[in-house]
Amino acid sequence: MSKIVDAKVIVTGPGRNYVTLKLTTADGVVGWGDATLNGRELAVAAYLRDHVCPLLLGRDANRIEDTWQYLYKGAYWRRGPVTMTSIAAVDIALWDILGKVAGLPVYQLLGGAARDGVLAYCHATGEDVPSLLDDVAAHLERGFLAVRAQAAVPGVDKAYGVPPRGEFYEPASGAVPEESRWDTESYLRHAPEVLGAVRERFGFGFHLLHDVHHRLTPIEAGRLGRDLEPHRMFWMEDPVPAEDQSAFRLIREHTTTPIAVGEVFNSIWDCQQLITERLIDYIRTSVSHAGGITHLRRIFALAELYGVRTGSHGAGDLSPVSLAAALHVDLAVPNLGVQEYMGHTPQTAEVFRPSYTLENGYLHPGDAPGLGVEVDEEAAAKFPYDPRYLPVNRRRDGSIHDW
Ligand code: GCO
Ligand code: MG
Repeated sequence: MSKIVDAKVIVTGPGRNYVTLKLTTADGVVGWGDATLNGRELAVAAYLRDHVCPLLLGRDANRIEDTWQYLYKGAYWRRGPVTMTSIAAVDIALWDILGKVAGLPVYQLLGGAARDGVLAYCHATGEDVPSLLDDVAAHLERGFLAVRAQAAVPGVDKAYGVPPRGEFYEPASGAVPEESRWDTESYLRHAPEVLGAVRERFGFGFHLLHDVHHRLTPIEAGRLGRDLEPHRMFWMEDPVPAEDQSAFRLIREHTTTPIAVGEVFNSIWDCQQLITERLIDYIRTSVSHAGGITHLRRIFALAELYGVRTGSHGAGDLSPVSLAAALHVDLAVPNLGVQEYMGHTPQTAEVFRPSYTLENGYLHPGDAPGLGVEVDEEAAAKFPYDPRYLPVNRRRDGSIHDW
C-alpha cells in the first residue's frame, strides 16, 4: 500500500497557461499529471480541487485501474473534456509514481519498447508559399522526417496554424476570443496548390501532413482529399467536425487520402464507430484529454484491431508532462503512427524539465524512473494565470463557423 497523502493543483502561465496535478505518497514519492484544457483551464482546476483531490487522500496509489473506474463510474456524469482531463491528470500522476517506486521508466511498465524511437512530426508554416517552403527546408535540415505544412489562405484573416513571422504558434489569446474570417472556396483552391508546391520543391522522401481543423463539409472534404492524392499525404487531419462520426463514411467514398481525427475526443466512445467501421486511418486522442495512460492504451488497443494507427496530439497546449506520458505510450504500443511535436517555449522550459530527447526526427522518453519530468514549483509561482481564449471563426457573412 502506497497511500496518497497530498493532492495539489498548480495553475501557472509560463508563456501560456498550464494546469498541473501533484500527487504525493506517504513515502514522499511525487507524481505529476497534466490537466490543461486550453481556454477552459480553471474549470478543470476547480473540478480537481473541489471534487477529485479530496477523494484521493488515503487511497492506494498502486491501484491505478481502480482509481480510474472510481472517478469515471463514481461521478455518474460521464465523459466530457473537463471530467476526462481531470481523470487523465490523476492517472498520469499515478503512473509516474508507479514508475518511480519501481525504479523504471513508464514505458517498461507498459510492456517495454516496441521500437527504438518515436517518429515525430513538426509544424512548418508560412504567410505565403515562399515563406512556407523556407520553413519546411529549415525543419528538414533539423532532421525531421515528417512535416505538417500550413499556409495563410488568400481572403482568410488569421488562417489556422500560421503565426506572425518568427513567433511561436499559440492560437489562444485575449481575455475574450479573437475573431477570424473563413472562406471555404478560397481554402479548397489554395490548399492543394500549397501542398503541391511543397512536394515539387522537396520531393517525396519525407512524410507530409496537413490539418484542415474541422472546417469542411463531408463532400468538400472528399474533394480536398481527392485533390491531395497526387501529393501522397501522410494524412489529412480533422477534415470535418469530428463529432459527426458517420460523416467520415462519405469522405471515404471519395478519396484514398488517409484521415486522422481525435484531438477533441475524450473517450473510447467518441472513437468507436470511426475505428470499428474503418472510417479513419489515424486516431489522434491525447493522453491528457482522453483519460490518461490507462484509457489511451485502451483506445489504441481497439484501433490496432482494425488497422488504425496512432497519431497523438502534441500541441503546445499539452504540457511537457503530457508529451512525456504520450511518448511512453508511443514507444510501447504496436500500432504507433506518429507523434505530434511542436516543442515548448523557453518560459515553459523554466517550469517543466523533461528528459525526453529528439534526435534525427525521432523522440525518446528517456530512461528516468516514472515519466522523467521535473516540475519547478518556485518557477511556476512566478508565472500567474493569464486568461486566454481560442479564436472564434466566422464566415464572410458573419455567421459562426467551426474554428
Ligand atoms: C494540432 C491542433 C492544435 C489545436 C490546439 C487547440 O493539430 O496541433 O489542431 O493546434 O488547435 O491544440 O488548443
Ligand atoms: Mg489538429
